Amino acid sequence: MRRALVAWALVLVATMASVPMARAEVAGERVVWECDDPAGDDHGPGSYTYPTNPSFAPYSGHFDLTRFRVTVDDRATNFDVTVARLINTWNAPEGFSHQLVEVFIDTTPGEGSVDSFGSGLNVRFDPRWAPDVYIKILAWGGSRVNVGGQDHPIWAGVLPNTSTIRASVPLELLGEPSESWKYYVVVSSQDGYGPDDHRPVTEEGGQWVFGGGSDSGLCPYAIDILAPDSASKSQYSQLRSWSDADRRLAVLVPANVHEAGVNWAPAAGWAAAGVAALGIGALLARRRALRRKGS
Ligand SMILES: [Ca+2]
Ligand SMILES: [Ca+2]
Repeated sequence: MRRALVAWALVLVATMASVPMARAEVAGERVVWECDDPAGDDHGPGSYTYPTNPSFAPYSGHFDLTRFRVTVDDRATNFDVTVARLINTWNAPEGFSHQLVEVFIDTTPGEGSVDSFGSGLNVRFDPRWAPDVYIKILAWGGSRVNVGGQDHPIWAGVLPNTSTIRASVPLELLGEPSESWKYYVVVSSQDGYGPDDHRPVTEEGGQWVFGGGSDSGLCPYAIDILAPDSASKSQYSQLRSWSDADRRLAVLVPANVHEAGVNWAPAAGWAAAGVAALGIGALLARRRALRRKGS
C-alpha cells in the first residue's frame, strides 16, 4: 500500500512539474517561453497619451502588448506579440501598420551592448543582461534581425484571425533558442519620419506625437514593455527612470528575470513540484501517525 502511495506521489510530482511543458505544446511548434502583459498599460511610464489624429482612434489598445510568446519549429524561431487592438489603418502588406515591435535578447552572458543598438528607443539595458541580438519588427518590409553586428531581413506578418504579430528568424541565423535567453520586449508606434522609425513623445503631445513625456528627447519612446505589474521592476518604474536633469536614459531589465536573476518559468515549475511534495509529505506523515495510533 505504501509503495503504491509513493508511486502515485511521484506521478503527481512529475505531472505538476511538467505543467508548463504540457501547456507549451502546440501543433508543429514548441513553445520556448511565453508571458502575459497587463492590459491597459499602453502609457509608457504611466503618463503618456496617444497622438490626437483620428488615425489613432479610439486612442487605446494599438500599442497595448498583452502577450509575448517564443516558439520554435524545424525552420525558425517565431516571436509572437499580441496587442489589444490590431487595425491595419494604412494597409501595410504585413497586416499591421501602427506598431513597431522590438525584441532585444541576451543570448550569451558577457556579450552584447547596454545601448539600444542605436534604435532611437531612448533606453539603456541592465549590464547584467546586455542583449546581443536585436529584432526589429515593422511594416513595409523593414523587419530585420541584428546578430553578430550584421543585419538580416526577416519575415513578419499577422497570424490568421488574431491580433498577433509574428516575426520568424531562421534557425541558421540564431540557432535553437535556449531556455536561458533573456528578453526585452518593447512596443512603440511606427513613424517613418521619427528617429529610427519611432514616433516621438513630447510634453504636450499633438496630432502625430505622444504627450506626457518631455521635450528633451531623453524620455523613452516605448509605449508598452513586457514587465510584471507587481514587482519592484514594474513597467512604470523602469520607464520612469530617465532624468532630464541628469541627462540620463531609462534603464530596462529583461522580462524573464526577477531581481535575483532567476527565470520565472522554471521557478514556477519547481514551486508547483514543491507544493506537491509538501502535500505528499503531509499525507505520508498522516498515514504513519494513523498506523502508530492503530498499533
Ligand atoms: Ca500591456
Ligand atoms: Ca506592459
